[in-house]
Amino acid sequence: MSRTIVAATAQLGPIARDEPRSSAVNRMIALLETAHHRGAELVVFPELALTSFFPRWFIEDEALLDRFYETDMPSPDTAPLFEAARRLGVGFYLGYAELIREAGATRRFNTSIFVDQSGQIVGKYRKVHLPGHFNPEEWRAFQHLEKRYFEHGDLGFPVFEAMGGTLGMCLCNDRRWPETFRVLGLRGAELVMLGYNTPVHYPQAPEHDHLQDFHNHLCMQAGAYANGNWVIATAKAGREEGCDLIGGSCIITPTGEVIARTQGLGDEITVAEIDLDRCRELRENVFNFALNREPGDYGPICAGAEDRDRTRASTIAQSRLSAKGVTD
Ligand code: CDT
Repeated sequence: MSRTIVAATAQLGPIARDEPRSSAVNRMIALLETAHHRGAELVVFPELALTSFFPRWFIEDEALLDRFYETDMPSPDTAPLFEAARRLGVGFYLGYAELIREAGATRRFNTSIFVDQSGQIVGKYRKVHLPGHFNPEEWRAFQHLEKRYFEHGDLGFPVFEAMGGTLGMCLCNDRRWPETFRVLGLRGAELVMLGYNTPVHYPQAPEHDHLQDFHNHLCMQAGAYANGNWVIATAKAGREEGCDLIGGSCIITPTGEVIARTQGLGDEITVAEIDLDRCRELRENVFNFALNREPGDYGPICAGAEDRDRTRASTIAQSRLSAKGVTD
């Protein structure tokens, strides 16, 4: 039986701060229909695809902040996307901000789901690598407050069976970490789907701004090749509320080649056939994990959690002090 899927990356252009969910959902339905007409059975949307990338703003009013999160999935706003996918028989990946109330506490995650061709949620992931900072830092041209607005994802890197294969997900900054792809690879992921919001300007090292597109593809091509899996990666792109976001949404083979790539910075589809059996070209040869990995020599990769916790606590304390210095 063929395990070839026609897949699409469904890039979104900017979403305005006050753009209603219904507008983002209608744009995604239009992309889903275009992808379907081009034969796609699987579509990947960006990270935080329902709203503007709100971690760029310091929002003190919790009620205002909560408006960027979903408490139900699907909700009355997002149900039309689920219905369109079911009607067209297309599975999709969607990134969104998730708010849950658990044991009297509010918990917030940067989340992605995979919805299968029958409209059922069959996979869920909560972002592990949260970039940016915890307190507002006025020296930046824009904020990146993911560490403030989201908890560390508590699901690890799960894989799930759908569309005839073993699929995995991650979100944006996760793609820069080889560990993300390796853990998914060890669990047998044949396709890794991810969405991203990546500013062109990197405030801590602006001399790297011209490398953003290069680094985007570099880490994903390496992740695909070193684990022998397909990657479908989708940007939210363009000038969003004054902040330029890279595009370059793409489909990458298990040999690390970009075989489809968006051309612009707006709403755009690009489609490719992905044969899941091609993963074997790598997994049965150079990256035959059982035969060729040397886990006995990789100890430090799994050590260091205590150091990290100490560093994180002191960085947050330090940034609280300097934030005070700025505002006092
Ligand atoms: N959304 C996200 O994770 N963006 C980061 C921006 C750079 S770190 C401040 C990324 O890794 O692309």
